[in-house]
Amino acid sequence: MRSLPLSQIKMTDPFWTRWQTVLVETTLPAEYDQLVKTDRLKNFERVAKGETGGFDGFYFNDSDTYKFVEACAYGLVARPSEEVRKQMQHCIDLVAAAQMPDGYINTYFQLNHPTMKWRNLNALHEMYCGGHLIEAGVAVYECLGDRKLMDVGIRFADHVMSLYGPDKKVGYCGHEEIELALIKLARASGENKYREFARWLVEIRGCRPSPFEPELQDEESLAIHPFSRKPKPDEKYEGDYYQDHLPIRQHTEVVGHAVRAMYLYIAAADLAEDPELVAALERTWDNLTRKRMYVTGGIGPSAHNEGFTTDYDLPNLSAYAETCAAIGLIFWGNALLQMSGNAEYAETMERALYNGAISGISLSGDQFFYVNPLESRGTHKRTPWFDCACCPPNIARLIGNVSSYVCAAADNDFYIHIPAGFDATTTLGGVKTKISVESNYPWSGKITVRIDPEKPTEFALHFRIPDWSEDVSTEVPNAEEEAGYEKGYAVFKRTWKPGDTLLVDLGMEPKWVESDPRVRDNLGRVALTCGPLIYTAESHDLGFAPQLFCADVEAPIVTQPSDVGEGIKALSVEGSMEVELFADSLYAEPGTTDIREATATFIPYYAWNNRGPSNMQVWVRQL
Ligand code: FUB
Ligand code: ZN
Repeated sequence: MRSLPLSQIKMTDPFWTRWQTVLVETTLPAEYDQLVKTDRLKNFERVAKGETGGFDGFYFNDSDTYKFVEACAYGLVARPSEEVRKQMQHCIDLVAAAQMPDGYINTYFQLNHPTMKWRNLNALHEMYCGGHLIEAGVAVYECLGDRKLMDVGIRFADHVMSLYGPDKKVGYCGHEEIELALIKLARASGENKYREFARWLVEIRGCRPSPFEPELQDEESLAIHPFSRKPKPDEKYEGDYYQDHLPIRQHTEVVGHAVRAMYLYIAAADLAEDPELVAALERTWDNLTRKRMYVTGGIGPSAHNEGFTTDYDLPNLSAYAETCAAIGLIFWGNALLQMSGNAEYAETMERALYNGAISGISLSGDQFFYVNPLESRGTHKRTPWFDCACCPPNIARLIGNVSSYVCAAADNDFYIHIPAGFDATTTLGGVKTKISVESNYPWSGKITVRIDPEKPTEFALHFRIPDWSEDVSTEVPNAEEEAGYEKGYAVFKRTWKPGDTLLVDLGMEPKWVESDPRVRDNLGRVALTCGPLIYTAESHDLGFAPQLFCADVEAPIVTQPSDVGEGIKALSVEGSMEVELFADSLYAEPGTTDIREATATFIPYYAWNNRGPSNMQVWVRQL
């Protein structure tokens, strides 16, 4: 199965149409301003003019421009905007003008270190930036039909392949990305050599000797990276930070930097054609989602390596859970879903999409989180940009491209992974067919699917039944066939006629969940959920810090509107709270604390911190 090209699908529900409108009207123009203000575009301009020196900022800043362009391409399909189109075009023209005749492009090296190219692959992101360039080029070509930027990407890819490969030097990037980009390039250009080169990059990684080992002794190139240091003489090279610890087929658990790991596994899932690689990906996925993932779909708890630690280590207050890592998890889930047809992957994709990824952007669309903790004591806040600004354009491209994750099609099958509202047109059973999902997801589990083929056609409609759903009912009016059930989907294989419908009620009700007790930070605590959404308690609604609250999980949960944003549903629950009465002593005998009845209103996690900093807690104590 494949996602539908964006030209064949349009989001229609209030949730995603609002996000896509905000994307084009606010997020993209705001990000463009930041690219200008922070000299990211100036770097391309200066290279094009033949200037040297003076690059300021992170050595991978070019990638922000590329991701911005990619997001524009998606956004413009959803919502035409002359302003955004011009901004995107300006970026494309600058990038094309900055490329060297041999295909090389990276303004950090071109301006500041023209003699140091390809000397420090482990740290300096040349292929990573090139990967984002390629992805942007493919997106502009596929969405808007303009191949100028893709041709820049092709020249870069050919340049890399003139240096590295099975019969050339062994080398790969410390930050995976180019692998998945090359796979997209192969598809868009029809040139399979890019896919085969991606396969080589994925498979060679982790073999010994690692190309990174000699690089780590190259003092001249280490000196131009802000964090690199030469290993001590007795220090054994491990490589797990950049998934260079083992060949991918031997992976059993997620290690190192979370975004890097996700990007590697996305490419690997696209390439997995044999049982050994599939098994490696399945067990690594299981390790991640069963032992190392937050309830929000956030991943990578540690700031130290921006990544993974050990099983069940999921601290809430100090959770790193980078926005980009949750986005990477969505991409990986989608790749495994398309490989296997197994709804388990859609389940996690949905969790990350509606919670730990979308939390990375403010409801207004112009303030961002890099780090997505599950608890705050009032100091965490959103900002318009970051020095290391990977997350803002990443969330922009996710929102622009969200229709790639809600459904997929094959010749005789249509899959609804996430029942968000959309209108799609594709060919099923050889007949052009329109599929419309009418829904107010994630606020309601009542869904109508309208099927409109040009003439009767036989195909299987697969509708995912989420793990959280209860008392599911499905009905195809006037039909006699029973639905089948396969890999987590209700399957309706029949001859569909123009005007047919499928009615689904997922039985969406608020409910509490608890954690495996091995997640020590959540012992005695519960989290409130409703459908795909994880809820959180914020002091703005409670009037007191949620850390003082204890929930009564037996009490009724009342749904009500929230003032945090239009259409957002809040959930009100009963419990108790400690009253902060200790006047002049820090400690006293048990029973001194006054405990009162209290009501707490929870809002969706993704919407927290939109009314200024607050105390916030997802995992609240249980009475
Ligand atoms: O290194 C490039 C990006 O910056 C990574 O993906 C993020 O984790 C941040 O380190
Ligand atoms: Zn990021």
